[in-house]
Amino acid sequence: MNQEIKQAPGCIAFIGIASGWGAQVRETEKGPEVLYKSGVLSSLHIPWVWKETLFPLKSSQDIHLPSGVLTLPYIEDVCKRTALSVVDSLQKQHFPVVIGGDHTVAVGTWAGVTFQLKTQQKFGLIWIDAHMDAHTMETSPSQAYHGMPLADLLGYGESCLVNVLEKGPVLSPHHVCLIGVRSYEEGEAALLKRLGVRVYYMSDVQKSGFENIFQEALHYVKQDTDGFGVTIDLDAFDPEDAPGVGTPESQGLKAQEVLPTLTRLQHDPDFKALEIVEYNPERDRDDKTLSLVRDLLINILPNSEMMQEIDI
Ligand SMILES: [Mn+2]
Repeated sequence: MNQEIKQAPGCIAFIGIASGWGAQVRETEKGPEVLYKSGVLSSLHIPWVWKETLFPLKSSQDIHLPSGVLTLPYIEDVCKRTALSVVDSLQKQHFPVVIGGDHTVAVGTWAGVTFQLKTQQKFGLIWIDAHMDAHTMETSPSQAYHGMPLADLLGYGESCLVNVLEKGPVLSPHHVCLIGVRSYEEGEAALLKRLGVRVYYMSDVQKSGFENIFQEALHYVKQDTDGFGVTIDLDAFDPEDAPGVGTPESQGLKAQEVLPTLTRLQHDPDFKALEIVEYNPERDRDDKTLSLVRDLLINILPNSEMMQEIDI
């Protein structure tokens, strides 16, 4: 496939975000480059380009910083550049796929998407995660920013993370839902409850099955919105399927059940961007997590029929 076809409208633009500054364990900063260099993306039968890998001004190899406010300038900077890169991809009519790094990058990804599509607070988001990521500095025990991006996107948090490209909030609580939650603290749960954010806990998935829950979630985020996106924190999966993550939690989603269901995203014209975060290659075993990322991409992104359309 030549470069011209690769760059055609509709092609996938991967953007790697090599930052782990939002987490206590920072090895997720290695995720994007390991994925890119592994060659697993060559098994995608669609036009794609690795647009760029964004590195923070300093990596955790350069300086040691405790979690919290000292890491904020690095996070602010990398989120802003992520947002601008996503904007640029959408301007070229590419489909952005953001690869983390820790989950703080969501602040930049979805600010960029809603800015370019002019869909602030009219955009749906499915947030697949073991955690709620809805802390503020006041409620977070760890002070790690990757426990806060959903709150930031809803307008609660540091001003520089709430208002990345335009005055926030980026998302409305009525167009967001979480799936797979099983580890959270009281403060963040109270915020989401107060705002009326829909949460599908892991117990709901076990009771109704992922397929039914996802179907319902999809319907919810498409209602009264102008497009929707999906953010996948790999820790939503059971550590058996995804050992290589920043913050593993037992009793998670089963890849076998999730993957076939996600194919319904493939040709949905309202689906505007994808984010996959928290891949920690240092903790992976037998490349299980790397393979899961590949399988997620194969199942979610348009299949080879789409490539043939573009080739013609
Ligand atoms: Mn997360």
